[in-house]
Amino acid sequence: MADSTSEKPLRLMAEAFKDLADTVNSGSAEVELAPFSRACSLVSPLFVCLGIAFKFAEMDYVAKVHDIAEASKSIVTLQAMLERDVRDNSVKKSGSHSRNLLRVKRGLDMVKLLFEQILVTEGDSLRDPASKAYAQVFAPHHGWAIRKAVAAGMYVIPTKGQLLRKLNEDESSARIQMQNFATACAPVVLYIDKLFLTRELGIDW
Ligand code: 1PZ
Repeated sequence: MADSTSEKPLRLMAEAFKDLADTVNSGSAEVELAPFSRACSLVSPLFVCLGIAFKFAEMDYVAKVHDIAEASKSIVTLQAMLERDVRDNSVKKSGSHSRNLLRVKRGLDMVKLLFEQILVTEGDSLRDPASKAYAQVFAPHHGWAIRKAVAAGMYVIPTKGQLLRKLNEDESSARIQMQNFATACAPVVLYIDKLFLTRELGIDW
């Protein structure tokens, strides 16, 4: 039996990111890997709701979040994780914690943009909101084959009504949680960008 909170994935996401945003906005504490990876894992139910077309995205995202969760056993903060990869000269290496963090950050940014687009788009189709978010966040970093597969997947994503039903939300409750998530996610994404940019590692790779 699912408990009452696990039936509300959007609220859980929004609350977890609000906590991270509070840490970032306090300016006095560093973001720790454990709560960060826990918050990121709460995004996964969205993929299930989006259906089989996004199985590949889900597997990639879940594996990368899992890698960061594993790292939390020996490293406390995001900052320390990056510094370790800098020291080992492995920031951009395939499968490195830092590289995975940059990919997960894009996933969060994608969800944020998707929600923002849903909030300003009329009608029941998610194709435009999802396409716009993907075009902005991931398309510049994905090769032709993945871009084509995603474009094809856009034709089989559920409608907004179907998505909200699976997420156990109605239109007005979903709007609140999507807005809350987008608001909380913004400073977290900026914080991660800054971790890379202040070390001159770039974020466009
Ligand atoms: C209605 C919403 C539609 C959502 C569309 C989401 C499209 C994302 C499709 C991504 C396919 C990912 C395939 C794997 C790509 C990997 O090559 C790269 C690079 O990984 P590396 O070489 O460093 O191991 N991985 C990524 O770019 C991360 C992909 C994460 C996808 C998260 C998407 C989150 C969107 C959720 C939307 C609800």
